Amino acid sequence: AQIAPGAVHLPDWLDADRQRELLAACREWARPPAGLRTVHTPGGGTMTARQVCLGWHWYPYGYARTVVDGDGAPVKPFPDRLGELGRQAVRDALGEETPSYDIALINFYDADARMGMHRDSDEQSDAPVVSLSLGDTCVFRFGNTESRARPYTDVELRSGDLFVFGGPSRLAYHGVPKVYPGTAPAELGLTGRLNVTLRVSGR
Ligand code: MD5
Ligand code: FE
Repeated sequence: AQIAPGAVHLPDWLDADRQRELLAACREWARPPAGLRTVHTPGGGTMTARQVCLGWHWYPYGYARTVVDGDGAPVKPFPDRLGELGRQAVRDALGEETPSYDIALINFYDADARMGMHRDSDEQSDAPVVSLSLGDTCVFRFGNTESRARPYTDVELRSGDLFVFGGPSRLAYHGVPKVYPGTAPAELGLTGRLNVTLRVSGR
């Protein structure tokens, strides 16, 4: 379903096998070095979702090739199969071809984790962002390009859902105000929620 111009939600895009496969890969990527880390913002805040990066390392607010705000290790490579998954996602959601994806940011949410309203503007490319959800259901808040405030649309994202943010929605404010604990598919074997975003660095 289209939520706004360029913002398309395709529920259940990943079948159970592909969800299991992606989760297993995320667990490998989360291991050190350059594994899962807690992100601190320059203003003294701590992000409650923990993160691991592939291809390029995101830190508030830029990209680097090493974990500049963590163990200093080189970031893990961006796998070709994630790039193909991303391009297929954009074909299915928007009917567009995109340049090659070269960044994955993977966020791990426990029951208490949230993500405040923000814009993703550290990429030097206007290619769509691809978002894949695994595990617990969350409330995803899709806002406007002007401010963190209303109007916004709340959408529930479930395990296996695809969301693509392109065109005029690429720079919209968005966040995750709530995760519903214990709502992950039992057969997946995940406590909490995991979100994989695929991006184009433009570098
Ligand atoms: C999440 N992650 O559920 C979300 C899904 C992040 C982040 O917000 O920055 O890691 S990705 C949502 C997104 C990305 C780019 C543009 C827009 C939404 N948008 O225009 O609404 O962990
Ligand atoms: Fe974001």
